[in-house]
Amino acid sequence: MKENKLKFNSIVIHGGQAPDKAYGAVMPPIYQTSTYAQKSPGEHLGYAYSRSANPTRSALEKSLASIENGEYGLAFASGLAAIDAVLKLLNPGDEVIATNDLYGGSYRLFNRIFEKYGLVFHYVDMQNANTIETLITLKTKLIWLETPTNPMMNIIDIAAVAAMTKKHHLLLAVDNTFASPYLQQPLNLGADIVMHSATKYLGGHSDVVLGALVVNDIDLADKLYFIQNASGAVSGPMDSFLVLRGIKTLHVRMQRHCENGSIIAHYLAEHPKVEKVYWPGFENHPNYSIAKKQMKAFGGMISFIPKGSTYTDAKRIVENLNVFTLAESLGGVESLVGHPASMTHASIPKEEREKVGVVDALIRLSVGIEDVSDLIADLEQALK
Ligand code: P1T
Repeated sequence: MKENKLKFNSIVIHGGQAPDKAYGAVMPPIYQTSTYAQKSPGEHLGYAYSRSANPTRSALEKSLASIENGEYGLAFASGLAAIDAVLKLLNPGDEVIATNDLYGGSYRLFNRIFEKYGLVFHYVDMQNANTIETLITLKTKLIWLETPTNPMMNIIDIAAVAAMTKKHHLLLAVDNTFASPYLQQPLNLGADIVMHSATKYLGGHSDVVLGALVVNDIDLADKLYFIQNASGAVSGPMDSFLVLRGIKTLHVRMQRHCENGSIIAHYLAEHPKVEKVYWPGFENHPNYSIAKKQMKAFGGMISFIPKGSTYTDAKRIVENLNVFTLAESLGGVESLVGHPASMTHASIPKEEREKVGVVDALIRLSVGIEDVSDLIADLEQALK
């Protein structure tokens, strides 16, 4: 199959995939094995031990690389395990500049685990790429960004940041979880590493926790592969299979997430009981022009603040939604609602999170692919 000739909607289905060699199975079998018979010491069929490599994981890793238009994919036990592997590229004393609005678990990993081992983190609003430059020192090694950011939906200009990291010889890693490669492909915009919580849109069905990295540079891939094998936080065969299956419908799911997201964002913006809506598809969103330039559409993630702007107002709404399930996570076929301050971002100190807008009244929606009229009706009754 000449994959490089295929369009994205075909790559999600065929990218890096070939019928299984043993019996021609169209989907890669779940190779639920820890080890592989060897004819003589070191003489095997390409697989020796499943931490180092497993055929189902390899199939997923090839798919991950192809959907991000990269060369090398690596699958991990979770999104955080993938981020953990990237940080292990660094040495004590090295500095990282990260988005000031990012997933609470990433912040916790940076501050509570890696700071202990001597890494230094700076958090900055990256909506203006120039603000990053003021923090660069000789010790800066990595720029970590999310776009759209979780949960404020700020958009960061990946190409502008990449131009700056190239100038200073820094690594640029982009957490592409919220957008998915359907909406943007950071490697094409100059990033060195793209990371996913594949638990979200790539898996797409809220039935698996998995993380991914994709890179183009072989030396970087080798270093990450060494860390993946040496630290051992690999994805299991069943989980790898589930994400591979999810990826095959990514394009059709994303199309509907975006359609429903747009309808709901506009509905909320017009609603008298809603104070403020955060969604990058509004023309008055501060980063609308960048979103339009770097994303194919604007996604199904929306945050909003109800009128009254208190925790009680937010609590009443999230408790009264029925079709939207109150739960952590996002990106599955079903609509979810979250309360970032007490759930996904609870590990960030209140003063820090409020500085970027994660106030107690903020509600986050992951708009699913249900019939949009049912979602609107659910929001309508809860807002009442
Ligand atoms: O949960 P895990 O697969 O380990 O991925 C962590 C992660 C990394 N990056 C982003 C942008 C994320 O949103 C997440 C996980 N986020 C949630 C669970 C959430 O509800 O926001």
